[in-house]
Amino acid sequence: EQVEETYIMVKPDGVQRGLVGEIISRFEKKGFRLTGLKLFQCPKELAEEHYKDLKTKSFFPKLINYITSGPVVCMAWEGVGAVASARKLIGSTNPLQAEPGTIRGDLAVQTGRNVVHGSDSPENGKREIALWFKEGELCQWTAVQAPWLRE
Ligand code: YYY
Ligand code: MG
Repeated sequence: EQVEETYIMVKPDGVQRGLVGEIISRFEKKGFRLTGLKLFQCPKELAEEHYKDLKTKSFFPKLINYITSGPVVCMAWEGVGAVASARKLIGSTNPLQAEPGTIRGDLAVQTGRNVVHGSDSPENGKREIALWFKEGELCQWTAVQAPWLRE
């Protein structure tokens, strides 16, 4: 049981469709701790750096256009097992294959419009939070519910 940081982002379709509150709410209710939050218009260079592992994929240009097509909501969340747990809450990359009850399973239909991003490893969680947030934008705090979440 390792405390991990994960970078979660509501993509432009999630913002445009009015799903920001719904998506934040799922992570909040689970019991993770929010350490960073902002609405942000992502420059092309940042999108390319964020998705650099996918640079050779045929869908890469479309993906960069999509992510930069409107504001995103950037979030840093922290918690025990937060990376894998957030990926489960998000669901499969293809929303038609995502289980009901997951964010993509409930709220999206297409891979190219899958409303939310979540880091795929603790290392990438740290890398992506450092990429999307400046140091002064993050906030450490003690949640009053902490002793009611973990024994
Ligand atoms: O981590 P996750 O977002 O579930 O999937 P990735 O394999 O990291 O791909 C990132 C992003 O790229 C995905 O959320 C949508 C887009 N994408 C696509 O448009 N077409 C594909 N065949 C695969 C991924
Ligand atoms: Mg990924």
